[in-house]
Amino acid sequence: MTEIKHLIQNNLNKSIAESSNEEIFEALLLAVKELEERGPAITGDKKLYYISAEFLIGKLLANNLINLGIYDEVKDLLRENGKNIIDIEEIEDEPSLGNGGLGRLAACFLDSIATLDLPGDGIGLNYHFGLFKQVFEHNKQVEEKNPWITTPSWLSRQEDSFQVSYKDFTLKSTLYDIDVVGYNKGVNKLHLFDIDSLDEGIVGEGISFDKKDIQRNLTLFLYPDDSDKAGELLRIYQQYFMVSCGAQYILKEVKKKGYNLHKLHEHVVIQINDTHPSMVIPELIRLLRAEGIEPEESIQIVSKTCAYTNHTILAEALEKWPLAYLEETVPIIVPIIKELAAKIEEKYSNPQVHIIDKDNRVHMAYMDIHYGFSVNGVAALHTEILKETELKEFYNLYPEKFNNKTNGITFRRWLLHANPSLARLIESSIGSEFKTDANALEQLLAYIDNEDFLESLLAIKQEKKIELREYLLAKQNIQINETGILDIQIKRLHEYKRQQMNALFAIYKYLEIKGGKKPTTPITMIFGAKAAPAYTIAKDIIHLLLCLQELIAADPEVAPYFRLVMVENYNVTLAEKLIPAADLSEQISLASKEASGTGNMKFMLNGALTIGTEDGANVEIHELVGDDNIFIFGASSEEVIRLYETSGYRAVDYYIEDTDIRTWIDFIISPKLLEIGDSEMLLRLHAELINKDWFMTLLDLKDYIKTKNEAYAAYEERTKWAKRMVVNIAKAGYFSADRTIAEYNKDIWKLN
Ligand code: 26Y
Repeated sequence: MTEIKHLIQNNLNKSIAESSNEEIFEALLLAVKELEERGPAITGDKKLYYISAEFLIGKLLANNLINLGIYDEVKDLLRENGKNIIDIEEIEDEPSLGNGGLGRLAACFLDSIATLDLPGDGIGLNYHFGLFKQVFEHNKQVEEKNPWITTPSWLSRQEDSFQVSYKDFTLKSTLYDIDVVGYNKGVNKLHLFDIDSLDEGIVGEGISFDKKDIQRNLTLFLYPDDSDKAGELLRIYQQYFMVSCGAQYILKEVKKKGYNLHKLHEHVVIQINDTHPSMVIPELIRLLRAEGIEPEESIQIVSKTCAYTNHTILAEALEKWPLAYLEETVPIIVPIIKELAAKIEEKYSNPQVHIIDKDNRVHMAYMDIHYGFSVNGVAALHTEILKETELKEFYNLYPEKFNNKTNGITFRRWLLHANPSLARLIESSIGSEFKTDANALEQLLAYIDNEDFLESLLAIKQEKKIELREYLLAKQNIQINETGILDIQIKRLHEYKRQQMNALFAIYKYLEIKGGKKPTTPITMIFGAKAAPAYTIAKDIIHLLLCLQELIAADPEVAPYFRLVMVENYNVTLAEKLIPAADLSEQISLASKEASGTGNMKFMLNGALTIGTEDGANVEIHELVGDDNIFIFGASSEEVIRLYETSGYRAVDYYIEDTDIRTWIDFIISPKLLEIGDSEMLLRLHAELINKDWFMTLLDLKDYIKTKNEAYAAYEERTKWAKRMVVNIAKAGYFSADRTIAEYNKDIWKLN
């Protein structure tokens, strides 16, 4: 009997054939955990700690089996006993410890760090209800709690416990670890801090709870509604808890290994994932001083230890905490923050680089840049914009700190697991090298004129569409058509990502079909997105999409040719089903605003073609695949930046001057939609698009419609389209997170 079979059987008190899927899942989970405990811990003289408010790890069973190299063995074993591994995978609840790209990136990075055999742990929080669960009621988003912790669980409780001091009370931490196993390699850890005093019972209707009861609420939710002061203070309490526990944990490990604290930076590197963990800088300084290190030296040590990744140029997403809020919550680090700020003010007179501004707000990113040794953007264009525009003054001070690390994704999850049929086709064509060296995918270019290969590729796409249709019908009672083009936009709901522009396309297409112009190939548009609970316009956009879904489905003149559906509670699990089935990948952010995007890479890898602006990593995708294999449209980032600088964009001008645009926008408040929807929401969105439209939807709308029609037409030439798919898959190797992590290690972390 093989090891895994033995372990599974040990955890079951009957045969596999007689056990329920739930029992098998639990037995497998325990078996995998045991194998991981036995696996070699990754060690080294220097260790990375990746601190992040989000780790959107997705379901772990299949991923861990793949990385342990026993997925097929387990699948066969289950099949022999009349069980389907896919059904067992379904049992697992997805941990909703993230929101979108930033959290999913952290998860892909942990996978690649372990796979490259680098010693590196994640540090975060164990939110019991994660990000909210999205349900639709009356075509609106409603938020519910999203429990995911079950018994047994991937979490293993540890002994480590730390005290975290706030102004009026102290909290005692507990720690849960999740094993991170690399592809056929060793094991790192994800450390998730928590409190025993948490009280899940305080959550009332939806996701409401007493935001002031910190000792009971601290780790209930990721991004609790921060539309009021209590919500913002809670975010500070969470952030400080995360970094204080993290810093104490790091120092404990360093001391245990007998390293000299004066040489901390030779043994530790801390990657600060966006500004949410920025307070680790003053906290680590405080802790080093408590260890007897001189004030100035403690600052020097920390500055050589911490590195910062920026994920956005949107001002509203760059955290600036009022000093008064910090004094009210975490006064213990306020003197250090003031000291760090004063040193900068002494050195540089330019107020644009000061950490504390004239309104007494602490710019967390500025603290990271001054007191970290590396600042990186997440795609080439993004890093250039940081250097030339957003963080120009800082780049002038510290050009040597700035560097680019174009994001990547783990191919274990997004190819081997999400699309095993495609992985098999690739392997039967070019061998298995691509599994450990993603650049080997380029060898697929040799198959571009191979008819059998192209046919197989199209057949796999078709198979994935059928699987998706069955899944959505079973899980969400959603009907989609597996024939025709599948056009998908899945990402956080944000105006800059311009789901509203895609909605206007749907309105245009609906009216065109009503006018008698029927598409030759059926069109299915799929959306998936959560809106932040307090983001009114984002919720209005979801409402519009759901109303359009209802309108179109109910119209017999249109429904046979065109469908729009919005999946509920979009998450990693759904992404794994949607992406392999997609033909067209929507990456339509306003140029300059999407730092990178990573969904774009997942779609490309699975043979979808991108329709997109020259933004984020789309620029690099475009360069790699060439003009013929991508659909690019819209204003350039330079044009957009200039329009902001000169206040040169006025949505209302487009509305007045262009009758088409006026027709589509006014359709939002047409009798048909008002009959289905909530007039307050639709009227508000209508007014917003005409009077504000901060992210310039109307600027690019017509070019978008034209380009998308071209893409739809191109889809009809199946062989030509299949060749474009080949180029996209073949060129996706660059976007392996293994490449990204190798670059982080070479330029920033310098482990091994
Ligand atoms: C301020 C706070 C509430 C906040 C919460 C979540 C701020 C930001 C975020 C999440 C940001 C995020 O997901 N950013 C995305 O990071 C990806 C990984 O680098 C990028 O690919 C993507 O372009 C960027 O939007």
